[in-house]
Amino acid sequence: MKLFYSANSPYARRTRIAASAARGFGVAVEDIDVAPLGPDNPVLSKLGPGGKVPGLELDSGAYLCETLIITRHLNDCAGGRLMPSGQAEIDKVAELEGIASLLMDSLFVRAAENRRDPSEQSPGEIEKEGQRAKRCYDALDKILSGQGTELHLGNIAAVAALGYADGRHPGDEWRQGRDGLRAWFDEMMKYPSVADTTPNF
Ligand SMILES: N[C@@H](CCC(=O)N[C@@H](CS)C(=O)NCC(=O)O)C(=O)O
Repeated sequence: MKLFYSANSPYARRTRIAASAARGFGVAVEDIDVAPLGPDNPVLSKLGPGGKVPGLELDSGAYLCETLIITRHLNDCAGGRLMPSGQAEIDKVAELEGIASLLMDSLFVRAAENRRDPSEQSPGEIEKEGQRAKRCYDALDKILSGQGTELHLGNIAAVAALGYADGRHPGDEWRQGRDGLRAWFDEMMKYPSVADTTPNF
């Protein structure tokens, strides 16, 4: 399989960390950097209509887009070992993964809004997404404080979303008043696949 990514994409980061974990279970997946992104990207434009990273080309020739679909596929290839065992545990990790996905989407939308010319920005949208991010940080703090740092899809999604917040929204100061989440994040950063994929904005 081939995983197409760009180094600063927080979505691609999730799939790269998951791919690295899957390789540990014998899954063959090659990472391919296709930056710079854009409608005329010579690799992505041939693979599918979306033109976004991440993308995963399967040995069958099928081309998967969307982070959640790609990470689920990598988990299948790894025999389910990117998720815990036991339905109750799986459900908890899926709940975490959903919240972290929402957070990443929210941060992404707000970053795009911030990049617009001030005359085109929507202060209401920026405020709404800022509040959503705050609720998600609080939820992650509650869920992850004192928890383990296994490399499962929920933890991977959460560390990538928080890392993206560091890069694009340092003013959120998500660590402030959330010591448990900070300690959890610092532990996660000890994985080479997490540290080595930190975006460099
Ligand atoms: N919903 C997609 C979002 C992926 C996405 O927005 N990727 C961005 C990079 S972070 C991208 O490829 N942008 C290129 C473009 O918009 O042309 C997913 O979950 O994978």
